[in-house]
Amino acid sequence: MSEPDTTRQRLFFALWPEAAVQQRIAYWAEQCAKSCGGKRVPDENMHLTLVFLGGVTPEQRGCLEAVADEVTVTSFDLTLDRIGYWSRSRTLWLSTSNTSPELLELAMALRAAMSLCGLKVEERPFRTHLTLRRRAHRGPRFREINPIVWHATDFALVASETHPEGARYQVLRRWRLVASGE
Ligand code: 2AM
Repeated sequence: MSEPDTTRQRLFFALWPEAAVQQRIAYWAEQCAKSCGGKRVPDENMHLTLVFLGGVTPEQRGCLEAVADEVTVTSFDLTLDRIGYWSRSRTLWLSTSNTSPELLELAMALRAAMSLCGLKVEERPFRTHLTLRRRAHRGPRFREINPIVWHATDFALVASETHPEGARYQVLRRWRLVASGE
């Protein structure tokens, strides 16, 4: 059996909200607890993945951070106003009916970093979502929620470790977005 590659970290770029916003998001994970089933994402893990990077070597991480240093996207408001369910992945999620150009620009810039840094590029299209519950068996009966307006002022590089009790995430570094009006 081959040894696990301990030099690689499982990383992703994400929008990582402050605790107060995480709690407002988590409210919706709880609202659908009985009817949707599955396992809720803990409050402190609530995030929006910009791009999943997979196993990354220290050299590749240095390269990814250098690309992130050059990102000049403006801060933006993200209005979470939709709740939904993907039956294939059995995921319950929150999303927005209006993905802002800044969010797309940010996700695309970080996705481009993958090929620049020698990683296999993510081919699936970017779909704005925050996972609320995994292995859910049904979606909610409603589609719209009282909007949560989240002012995104930075993005983060996050490490993911898989443990028997679930994923454990560690924010490694944050980059500020350019303040609007600067
Ligand atoms: P998900 O919430 O839609 O499952 C950390 O695991 C984050 O990266 C999660 O938000 C997860 O998205 C995403 N992720 C995990 N594994 C992935 C994979 N193999 N491909 C793409 N995204 C992945």
